[in-house]
Amino acid sequence: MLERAVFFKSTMEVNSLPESLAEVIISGRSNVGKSSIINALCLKKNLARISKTPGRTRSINVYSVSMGKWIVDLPGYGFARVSKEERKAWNKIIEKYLIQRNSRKMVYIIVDALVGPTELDFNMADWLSKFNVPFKIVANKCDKVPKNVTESVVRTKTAEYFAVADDRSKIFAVSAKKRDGFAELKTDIVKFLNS
Ligand SMILES: Nc1nc2c(ncn2[C@@H]2O[C@H](COP(=O)(O)OP(=O)(O)OP(=O)(O)O)[C@@H](O)[C@H]2O)c(=O)[nH]1
Ligand SMILES: [Mg+2]
Repeated sequence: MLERAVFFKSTMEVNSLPESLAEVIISGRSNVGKSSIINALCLKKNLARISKTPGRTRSINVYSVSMGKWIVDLPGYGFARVSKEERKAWNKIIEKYLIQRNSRKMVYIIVDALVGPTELDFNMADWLSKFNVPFKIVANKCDKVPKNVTESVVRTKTAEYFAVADDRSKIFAVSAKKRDGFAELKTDIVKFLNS
């Protein structure tokens, strides 16, 4: 299903987005691989723009899997090399989006498997909880983790950090680069898009 995704819209204006049936949201710090994950999910090379320079995705990018069913790439948070005002403006867009969109089914917070979650990710998780927005966590860049640190270790540690259950349905471990570990995440996303 996800391989049918096409680019739909790029905007910084939440109100300019039409109604949808179901949306899943990819969120996380700048440079953790959000856009790469979207490409890996949809089996595309260049659907979402990827960059070595953090802060590449500066607007809300919407990909349509089928009529009204969206995967949404949000700008990364915590990017240091922009002005305070610009960072504030991004955070406002992210917040506004997450609060306003009634059809959002799930937020996936992407973290770097090697670095682990940061204070910014905990803030995000707390904020989402406060507004009753459901979220799950995806540890990306598992290819950078030493071989002896298995996927299940990455998952357990990530779950511990976020103080959530170490549950395969809540924590995912992937490598967008190697396109590894996506089966469960894909199934999860499709389930929400069809719900
Ligand atoms: N080693 C490794 N590198 C990855 C992986 N996924 C993404 N990258 C690299 O990480 C960098 C950032 O990737 P993006 O997909 O642009 O990250 P992003 O989170 O969309 O970044 P912003 O749009 O700036 O917030 C690029 O150099 C990618 O090639 C992965 O699984 N493993
Ligand atoms: Mg991006």
